[in-house]
Amino acid sequence: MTRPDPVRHDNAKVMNRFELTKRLVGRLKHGEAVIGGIGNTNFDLWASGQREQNFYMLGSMGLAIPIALGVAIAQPRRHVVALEGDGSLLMQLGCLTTVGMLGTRNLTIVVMDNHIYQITGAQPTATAAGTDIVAIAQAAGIARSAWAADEADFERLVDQALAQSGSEGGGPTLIAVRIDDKPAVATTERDPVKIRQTFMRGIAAQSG
Ligand SMILES: Cc1ncc(C[n+]2csc(CCOP(=O)(O)OP(=O)(O)O)c2C)c(N)n1
Repeated sequence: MTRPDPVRHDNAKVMNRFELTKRLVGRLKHGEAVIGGIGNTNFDLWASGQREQNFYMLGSMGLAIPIALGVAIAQPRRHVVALEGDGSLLMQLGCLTTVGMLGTRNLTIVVMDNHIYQITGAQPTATAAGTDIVAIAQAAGIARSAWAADEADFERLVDQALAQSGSEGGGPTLIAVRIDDKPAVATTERDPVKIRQTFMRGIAAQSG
């Protein structure tokens, strides 16, 4: 596999969110939790096959990473993945500094960067003007932050994060991917109570 060195936001391959989500979920073999951010990221997570360990965020931007961080802290033996859009992350950038400060070792963040707020009409985000999510994450203290060069590189980065989960000297991983503007392939069933109850069961947490 060739990996351009360095892989940057402006030379990473433009991939497809559903395709990458399927590849990610296909690599989860140990009950890993996945938190899908508002809209397209959780729609494509839903479409990739429903798992009890998936949580689908409905309604508020920027909460996939904070929720994933909470689950990762509560269950340090479980790996937790957050899937978030660039627009949503830009609304809640402070969460990266919290992740960097805590150094949570069982957390992977995947940022789906399509340069737009797609679901509300494709208004451009700051990444369209050059804002680099990986540079921000590194400066926030998440040293293991990288752009995926292509699909194979994405899988390699995911495998590395899963293999090093919780290990001494490990830390959180952020994988940023450039994606196209294809719509999500399905829509999440909008039943918040069911989503919550299913997830609580899936991660064997007490449902209050
Ligand atoms: C706090 C908040 N502000 C605004 C909205 C309206 N809104 C919902 S999704 C969205 C765009 C999300 O963009 P991004 O995270 O980049 O995902 P994409 O739609 O590109 O997949 C906006 C503006 C909202 N739901 N919550």
